[in-house]
Amino acid sequence: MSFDGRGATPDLFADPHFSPVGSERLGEQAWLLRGWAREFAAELYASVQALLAQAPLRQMLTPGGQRMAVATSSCGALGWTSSAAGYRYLPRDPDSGRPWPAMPALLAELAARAAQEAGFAGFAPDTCLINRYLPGVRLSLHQDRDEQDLTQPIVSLSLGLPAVFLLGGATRAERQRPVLLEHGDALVWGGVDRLRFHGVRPLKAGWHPLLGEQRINLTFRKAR
Ligand SMILES: [Mn+2]
Repeated sequence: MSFDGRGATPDLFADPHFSPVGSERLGEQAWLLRGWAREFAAELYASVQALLAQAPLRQMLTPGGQRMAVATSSCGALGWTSSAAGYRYLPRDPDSGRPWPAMPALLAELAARAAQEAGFAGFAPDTCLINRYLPGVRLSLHQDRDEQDLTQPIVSLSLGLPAVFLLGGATRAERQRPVLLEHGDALVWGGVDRLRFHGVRPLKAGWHPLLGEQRINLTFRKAR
């Protein structure tokens, strides 16, 4: 299938190749959908590169003044930002002053379909955070609580080098389960699992045929 990202919403399920390899339940309302976006990965990555040409990756400052190891950008009506002022969703890229690039239909559609598959019908993300991990980069344990409506799930799509996602519990102290996220995998969590602590282990060095020495993670949320 080819999808140019400019026209109508793609009809994913009309594509005979669209068949997730398998799904695994990680929690009451948390699912790993293996291979969910694999057939679309090249188109997704081309979309991401076009987005990053408009709103380049940057390493934001944490509220505590540290430079984040993960490089980020966003698309959609809102973009996630971190600065001395705290974590905020903003309608404009603070680096350029321009609105964040629109969310391509392919991205929104893949996220909505993944959410639906995991039991969250009607998910309409207004933001997609683009995270880039280079070898050695990790994401420390945290909760996602910058969004207004915590009944809405989180959908993550992985591209490039594999990473070990750590799915914790309701408290920081609870043991974390390691979950391998590979190129094309989708992870969806929401409902009773929405505020589970999570993080990412330091990325192992490697070379991915499409993305090279990096992992890109797309995280879709309804921020407002
Ligand atoms: Mn998070």
